[in-house]
Amino acid sequence: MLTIYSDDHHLHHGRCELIDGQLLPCFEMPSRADHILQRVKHRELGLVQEPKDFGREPIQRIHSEAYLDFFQGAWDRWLEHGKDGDLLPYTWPARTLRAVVPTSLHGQLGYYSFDGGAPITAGTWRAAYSAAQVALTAQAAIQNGAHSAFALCRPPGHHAASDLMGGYCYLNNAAIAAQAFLDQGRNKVAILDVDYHHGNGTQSIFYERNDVLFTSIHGHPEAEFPFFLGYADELGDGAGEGFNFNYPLAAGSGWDRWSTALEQACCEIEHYEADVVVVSLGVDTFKSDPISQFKLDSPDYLLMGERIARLGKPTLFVMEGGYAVEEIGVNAVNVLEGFLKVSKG
Ligand code: Q9C
Ligand code: ZN
Repeated sequence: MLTIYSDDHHLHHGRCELIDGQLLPCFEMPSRADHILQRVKHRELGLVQEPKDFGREPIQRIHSEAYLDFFQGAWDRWLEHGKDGDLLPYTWPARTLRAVVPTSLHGQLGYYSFDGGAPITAGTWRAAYSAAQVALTAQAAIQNGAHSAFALCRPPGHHAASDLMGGYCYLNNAAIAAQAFLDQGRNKVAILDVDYHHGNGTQSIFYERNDVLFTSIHGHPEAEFPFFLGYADELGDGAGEGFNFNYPLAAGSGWDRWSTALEQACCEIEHYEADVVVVSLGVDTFKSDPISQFKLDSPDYLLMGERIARLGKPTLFVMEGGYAVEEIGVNAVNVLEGFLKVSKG
């Protein structure tokens, strides 16, 4: 399987995040992608290539121009304020407030974000832009005939909505790739989001559309981030009604419960008759993930890949979360190796 990877992800390294009342070093750190790349090479998964540059246009198919302009320019505005620490929002247009676009940097930062988990640093735009190009380059490989490809994206993307950053995410790499498939002639894309957290950004982007089926298995939002989306009764709206499926699971869920949900999601994808599958590949479902509550073990990821392969569809894997850094490479690449075992056999 071809892997697309760019060293540019090192340009994004947030200092601290607020979690459980403590300022801790960001869990979403550069060594995550380094460990995955190392494992890809160690297991001889296949070629590793740099991304091509498709420009801002395919990103604008998903994200608003105003949001992209804000994100691209935010760091320089922060420097003009004479600051050089991470840029983090602290006020959001919640209920009773107005969702106007203020003129100030922090006002706009609150407008274009939904939590304080996505710091902007000097290199965040370039890293996120490159991650989107990584996804687009892997997408192009499948469009050109590959059966599968791995977009080793960092920072992750599935929490980012059309004009919102949050949850460590800025640009929705999986959504950008899904839209590129449609723009290049595919008719139906299925997204399978296996990250521990609900892919609220991806769901919101495609919620009223029937050309992208969104399925997600995640920690129940009653108890888990992002809290305000990802419930089982969210089935899509308008033309998108019946094209959104959430499988929220209780804390402590292991492979038994998780794989039952996977089976249901796969049934929906089969019924949809998707042309291509995009997997939002988070491995924060791992038993010793520091911020998550599921109990998957490393061999389970092989089984996950095998089941995905039995869908029999061209499949693009897009890296999302996973914070047990020492094991992230084994777990992520196990999904890909499980996939290859079936799709080659
Ligand atoms: N500082 C992904 O796995 N945790 N994102 C809340 C805020 C946010 C996870 C703590 C978890 C986001 C891509
Ligand atoms: Zn996650």
